[in-house]
Amino acid sequence: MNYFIGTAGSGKSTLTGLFKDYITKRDSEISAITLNLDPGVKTMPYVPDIDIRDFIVLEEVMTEYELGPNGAMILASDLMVNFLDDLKYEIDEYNPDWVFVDTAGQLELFAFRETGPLIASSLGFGSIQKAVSFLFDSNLARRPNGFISTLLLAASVQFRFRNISQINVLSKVDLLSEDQIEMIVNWSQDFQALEDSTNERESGLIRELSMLISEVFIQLGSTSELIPCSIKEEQGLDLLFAYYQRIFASDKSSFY
Ligand SMILES: Nc1nc2c(ncn2[C@@H]2O[C@H](COP(=O)(O)OP(=O)(O)OP(=O)(O)O)[C@@H](O)[C@H]2O)c(=O)[nH]1
Ligand SMILES: [Mg+2]
Repeated sequence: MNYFIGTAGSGKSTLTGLFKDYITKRDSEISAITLNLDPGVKTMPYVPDIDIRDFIVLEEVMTEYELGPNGAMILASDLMVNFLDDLKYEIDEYNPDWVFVDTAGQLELFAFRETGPLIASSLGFGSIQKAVSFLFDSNLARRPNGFISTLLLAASVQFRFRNISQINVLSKVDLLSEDQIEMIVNWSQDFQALEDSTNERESGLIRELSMLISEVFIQLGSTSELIPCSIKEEQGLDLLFAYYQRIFASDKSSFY
């Protein structure tokens, strides 16, 4: 069971749909399903097999509780926990090898309130293996300060879902040159390089703050390596799959 989490527009939904297709094309014996946990989404790049919108509709929450879109989205996310048994039932009906879970654009609703960790522990109980794939949007991560902000978010998500292995993915790498990709992946492994780039490319308060934060990461040791991925060019999917396999290696018969 894999949860795609990341900043708004980082490519979670596209990757969810594509990865299901990728995995089933790779091995027709493997069954995979998609689960949409974004109650507010209007249009999606794939048709989810299981959809929280069958149980909670944002517009109805707005009308019933007389809330604006943001307040309703917070409440709708919190209300998801009432439908855990229904979601579990639907997943069991499919009895899949893999479940790819798409989460809301406002990542704080899923990751920083109680909902996400509660859903992750309830839906993935017992021997069901779980992973979080955190998306670093190339649009943000191409500059040291954007990279550092995303790194902080990724670290907070890791902290919230601390019992679940996390893979960090650099999404939309078709927007970057080979050199840029190499440099950003290197930042995730060598925080001294990140500090050097910060020094070169940022100035004033942003530079100072970025340097302080990268110092903290230097002291903490390295985080996981970023996996470059592009949906447009179908790049990095093999590598991402290899990482999932490594995480789930202990029980190949039950990936979800
Ligand atoms: N260039 C490029 N664009 C991409 C890629 N993946 C997704 N996109 C585009 O990025 C935009 C957002 O993609 P989504 O998959 O909807 O992103 P999301 O994280 O689900 O968005 P929210 O749910 O709104 O937070 C769309 O216009 C996609 O076509 C990619 O690999 N390369
Ligand atoms: Mg989405």
